[in-house]
Amino acid sequence: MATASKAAESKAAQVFDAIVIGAGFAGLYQLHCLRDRLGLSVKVLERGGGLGGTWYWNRYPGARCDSESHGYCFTFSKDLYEAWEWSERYPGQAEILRYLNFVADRLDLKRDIAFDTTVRAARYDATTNRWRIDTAQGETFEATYLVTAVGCLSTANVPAIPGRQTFAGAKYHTGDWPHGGVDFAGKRVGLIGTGATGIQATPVIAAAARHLTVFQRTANYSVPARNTPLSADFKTYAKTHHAEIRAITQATTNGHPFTIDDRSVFDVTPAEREKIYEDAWEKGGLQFRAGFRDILTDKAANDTAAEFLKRKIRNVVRDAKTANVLADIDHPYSAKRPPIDSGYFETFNRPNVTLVDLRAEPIEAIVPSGVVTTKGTYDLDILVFATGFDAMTGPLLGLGLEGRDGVNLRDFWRSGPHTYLGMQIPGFPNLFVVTGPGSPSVLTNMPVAIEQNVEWITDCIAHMRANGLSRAEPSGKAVEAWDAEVQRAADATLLPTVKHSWYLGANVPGKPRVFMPYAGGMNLYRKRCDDAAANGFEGIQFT
Ligand code: N01
Repeated sequence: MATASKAAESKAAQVFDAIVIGAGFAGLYQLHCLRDRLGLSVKVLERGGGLGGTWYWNRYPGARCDSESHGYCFTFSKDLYEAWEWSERYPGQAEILRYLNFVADRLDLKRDIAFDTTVRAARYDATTNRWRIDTAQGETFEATYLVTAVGCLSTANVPAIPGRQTFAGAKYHTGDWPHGGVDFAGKRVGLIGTGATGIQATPVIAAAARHLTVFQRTANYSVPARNTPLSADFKTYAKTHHAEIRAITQATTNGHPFTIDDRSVFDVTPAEREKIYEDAWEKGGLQFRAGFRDILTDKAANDTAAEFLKRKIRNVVRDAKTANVLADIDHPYSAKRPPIDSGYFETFNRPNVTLVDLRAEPIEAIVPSGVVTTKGTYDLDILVFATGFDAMTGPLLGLGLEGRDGVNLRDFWRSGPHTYLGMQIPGFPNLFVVTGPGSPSVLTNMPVAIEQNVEWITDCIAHMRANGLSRAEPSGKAVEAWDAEVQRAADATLLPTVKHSWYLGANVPGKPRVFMPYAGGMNLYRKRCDDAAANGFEGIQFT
């Protein structure tokens, strides 16, 4: 390790105005903005062998975006928006990768991306006012501005179950799926995890495998996605309504291309409410939340949606015992990220699928032949971990960031993240974070949050260059106020009431329990950022 770092230091650094880490949605747009709008020299460092970020790594069976395709794309350019045509209501992983490659080719981005390049350390040097970035491949870069575009869900969380390494079959995490795919034919497959990912993967694996055993620790709601090929009429609508679709995604709290009704659950009669839920169920997708304004803020309101969804599970699943385990949900609807599915609950009616209730029989160990619970052994050929991510802070802490005065980000965030608007960190000058903790990010339709963050960061750097300012770092006071605002916004919702939530870091042992994303709404957040920018990027100290 010491020899490798010596070698890196002795090698001449490649110097750029800006280094961007990550070539997903965020990194691609950040490159375009800094290079083509501000005229900076920029290099993107990407650990993957291709672009796409989340969509490069998450190739698991059934991987598909839960946002509707006409809203899950860049909207900053009308030409770009109109030049692409989605094929389905929800874009699948392969189609999103094709889309991102289309964007990169059209904007000529690939020439400035270094693939297979993993950032190992990034240190701020006060004497040169530059960031020095070392990669695992032995290269060194230097830049005035460092922008992390590493995503919120890119560090896999594989639980440390005793004996995990002894499993004799093949094992995979959904966030690091083999590019060649996995052949499930004739195999006994175990899947651990029933979050948004496990719920997408279950029906597809069940259809291909000899037998699928789903290990459920926490039961989850899910609404049918009702995915379908887009009609010619809808494609025409999307192509001719760019401005309207963009305006809706920017006006709503969650960045999706639908509006949320401004009525309370209790403004309607129980019969009317039932009809609203039933229609929303038939329509499918994340829009199920859009019928009322108070589902995520009022427990009694939430209970009405929760009861409706639990009833649906019991209606779909034929075996009463299995239905009870699936419907035994102990958190408010949508207080964890609400999954949507294509035949999830129906899958438990298949003869080749078994549900294991880990609340009744916790996992004790993984052994060469499979998974051992307190009640017995499940023999398996393949084990799939759909166990989520060290979300939001994990990808940033993995970069080895060291700021002013040798302060390490891991130490500074020991008790939880502190940021200004989720985009800047005190003690880390000229470091900009796209969709960091403290920004709405994962509570929204990501491309909308990404576009806003990237544009604000670009404007901030433009402001610095126009005014001869060399260093940007948020004031302690601004960060303290924003931390409090993030907490206040979360406390106004049911979100922090869920004990086992990755929003709180509760899925990773030892991680501080702090609510990480900003829950005040994308529209309010945008206004807050715009106001700060209009006041000379208030909250940031420039030198
Ligand atoms: O991960 P999760 P995910 N033993 O953390 C279980 C996004 N996403 O990959 O709840 C047994 O939600 C864990 O159980 P519990 C989306 O933002 C987006 O599914 O902790 N079980 C849970 O069931 C989503 O929220 C799309 O009790 C264990 C599961 O593993 C985020 O990714 C599509 C365990 C993890 O669920 C993460 O979703 C899919 C253990 N030791 C996902 N450890 C899009 O649409 C964990 N679990 C873009």
